[in-house]
Amino acid sequence: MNDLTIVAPMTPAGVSAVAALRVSGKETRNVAKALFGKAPTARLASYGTAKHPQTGKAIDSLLYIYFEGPASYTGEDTLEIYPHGNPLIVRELLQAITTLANVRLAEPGEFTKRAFLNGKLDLVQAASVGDVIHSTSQSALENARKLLGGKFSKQVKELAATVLDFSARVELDVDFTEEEADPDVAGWQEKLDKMLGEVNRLLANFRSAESMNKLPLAVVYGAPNAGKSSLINALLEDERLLVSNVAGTTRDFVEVRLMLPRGEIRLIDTAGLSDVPVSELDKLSMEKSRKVLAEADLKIHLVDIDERRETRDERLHECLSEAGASTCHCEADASPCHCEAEGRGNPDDSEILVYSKADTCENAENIPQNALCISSKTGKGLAELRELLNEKLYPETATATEDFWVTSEREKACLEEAAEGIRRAQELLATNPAVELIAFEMQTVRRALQSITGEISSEDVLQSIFAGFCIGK
Ligand SMILES: Nc1nc2c(ncn2[C@@H]2O[C@H](COP(=O)(O)OP(=O)(O)OP(=O)(O)O)[C@@H](O)[C@H]2O)c(=O)[nH]1
Ligand SMILES: [Mg+2]
Repeated sequence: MNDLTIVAPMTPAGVSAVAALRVSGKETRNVAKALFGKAPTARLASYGTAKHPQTGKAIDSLLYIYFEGPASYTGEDTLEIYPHGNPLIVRELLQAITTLANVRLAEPGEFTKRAFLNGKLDLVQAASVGDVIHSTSQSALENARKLLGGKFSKQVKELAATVLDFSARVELDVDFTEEEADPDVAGWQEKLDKMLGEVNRLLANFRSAESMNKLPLAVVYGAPNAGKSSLINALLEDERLLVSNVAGTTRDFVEVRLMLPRGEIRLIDTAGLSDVPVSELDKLSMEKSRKVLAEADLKIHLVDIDERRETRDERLHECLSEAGASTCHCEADASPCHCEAEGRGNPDDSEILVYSKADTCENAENIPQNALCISSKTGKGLAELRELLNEKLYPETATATEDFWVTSEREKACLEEAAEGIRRAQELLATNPAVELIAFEMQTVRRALQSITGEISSEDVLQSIFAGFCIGK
């Protein structure tokens, strides 16, 4: 099966300027000859017309590049073809190529799996190719790049070499012991402590890929007609959501994705919240809004700037009831009021106050210092709002730039197995320093570390890693 040459599109199905296909395996050179009528030149972008090998029908005029193994992504002979980005052309090319003998469609992740099997990447790097593609935030992408660059693999390999060295020394010390002095038990303990410290440090750097790529959720809420749907449309630069001057236009909450400089977020538009629901439907809509608000990482409270005084009074009331005071000593018109100045008016850091329709109001009085004024009509304040969302939902992490996260559950399990083995060796050393037993434990530790980078691997493990990849990767 692995002897067969594989082909797959590298780009997703859909219309684009250019698409890309990849062929890899022993037949690659013949595939190029069959399509273009001549032998390809390695590492040279060539322009040619791809013709169906059986019918001779011209499929597309395009660029292609041939890489001679092992100097290729997979380590095998590889051909990359860049047709026009029409799915019909891509399909015709795939169909034409798979009519050739010993060529079949690739399975998900099969190109990267071959790269691993041919020693072009270790298992941590191969798995991180998927993370590089699927990262949804800048920090997850940075991390995946570090893993692909081999930072983690290097540390694991060094650790495995230390374990090997330790095992050799233990055995050597014992050989000497039979004739001469006591084994260096204290020295061994110290070395094991150090190894365990290293493994624990890597384990402490674990964050599941799922949690790293979980999109933060921001929910826009406020009174009916505050301009919530208009704000989301303005942020998306697209008239996606229904907008009207009828209060209660949005009934059900609507989720969209918004790309910010440090990553993507989920943004939800809710039905307007009012004190008293005017119908059963209104009540249901508000219940849904409140439910989704409870799940928000950040609540965006949108208030029509013309309604600000009234709303501010409401907020004062809220801040008082939360602070447990019975009377507010602030003048309702004082700006900012004492409650706000003390931070009681905005008790929750997971909420921001935004005034909408700033274009309708020249005089921005009574605006609390921590509030933003925006206009979906003119775009005023939207860049600041974007920046604030970016800061709040993707805060700059304080970790050193050299640090990385281990994100695979499999790698974490291997590290835990290694830590367990070291602990057992430590116990043996304290109670029964029989060299064979210690050596056995150290072998377990080494195997666990080698499984991380794939020096030891099974078909099942490879299957589970690469099955999660997309076709063509
Ligand atoms: N002048 C001006 N009008 C706006 C602005 N944003 C929204 N509007 C108007 O305000 C009205 C209500 O806008 P929506 O976006 O539907 O408000 P909403 O908060 O989603 O309303 P509900 O879904 O009913 O709760 C519409 O007539 C909008 O055109 C703005 O920035 N400036
Ligand atoms: Mg709406």
